[in-house]
Amino acid sequence: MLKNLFAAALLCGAGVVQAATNPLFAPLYTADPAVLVDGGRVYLFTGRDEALPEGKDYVMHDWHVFSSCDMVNWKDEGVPIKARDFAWAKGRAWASDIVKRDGKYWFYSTVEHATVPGFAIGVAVSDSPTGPFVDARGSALVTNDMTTQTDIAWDDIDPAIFIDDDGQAYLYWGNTVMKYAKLKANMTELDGPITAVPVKDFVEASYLHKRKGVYYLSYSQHFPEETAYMTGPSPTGPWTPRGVVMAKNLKTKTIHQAFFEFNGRSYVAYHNAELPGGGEFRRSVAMEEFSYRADGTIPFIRQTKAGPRANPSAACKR
Ligand code: FUB
Repeated sequence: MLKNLFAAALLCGAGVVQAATNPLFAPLYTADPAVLVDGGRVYLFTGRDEALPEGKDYVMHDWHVFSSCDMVNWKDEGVPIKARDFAWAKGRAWASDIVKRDGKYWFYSTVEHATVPGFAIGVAVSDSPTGPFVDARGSALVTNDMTTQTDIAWDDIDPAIFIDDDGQAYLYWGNTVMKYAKLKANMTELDGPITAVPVKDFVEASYLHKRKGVYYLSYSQHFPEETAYMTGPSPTGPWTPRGVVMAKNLKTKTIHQAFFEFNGRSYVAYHNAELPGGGEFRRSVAMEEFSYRADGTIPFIRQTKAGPRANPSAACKR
């Protein structure tokens, strides 16, 4: 019932707030969650799956942003940027990530390059977490010809951006081979070499977060994918494998996680394909709350229909 109300609200246009349970955001199909917490509000960026039910590949033209003050009521904030807003891109709005620095919002995203064969990573900037975002370079930050570890055209996807407490920004990304590079403080240029990270069974969706001085590098492994992670004492390791924390999906082979803290509680966002009509290329973002164990490790997290309980943020500004 609540889900139907939410669907009706979204059909009526952006900006409507409605309560929802997992998976989120019907009637849209969404994928590849990225999260920013800002001003006491959580902003959830997703790709949008527009493939028809019989589709045989991803159809993804733009990203969507939703926000919430309590993890239950979500506001549709619309489309902050489209793949073709990068003038050098052919399209294909695959996975993204979002970070705030010095009052500006930086959006890193996978797109297909129009002239350099293969996928690439772009960076866009905005004064608002809900956009509009504009290309911050006028060219790709990473192109397929800058990495040589594999021959595939899709090994430079899934950017994950992390800024450490000392201000140093790191970009992790990759498919088949995980890679990272430091970023300059301007957030638009690599600062030093691209380094490959040897990770057994790695597929994609690397994601770096930090909690109580421990760095957590999570990712998708195997195909169909399950979510695994490693921990380390620095943003570049050395990494200790910690195992699987979410099992593979039944209706799509991808899962793409993002870990975050909001209003004192811990969450993971991911996607499955559990909305009616869902499938391999018609996925849906969902979320779970979890608690770290006393030793700081992440427990195995089960997907639920209920999703997170209400967590109203008194700091929520809008
Ligand atoms: O959504 C397109 C691709 O599928 C993403 O870039 C990967 O992480 C996987 O979810």
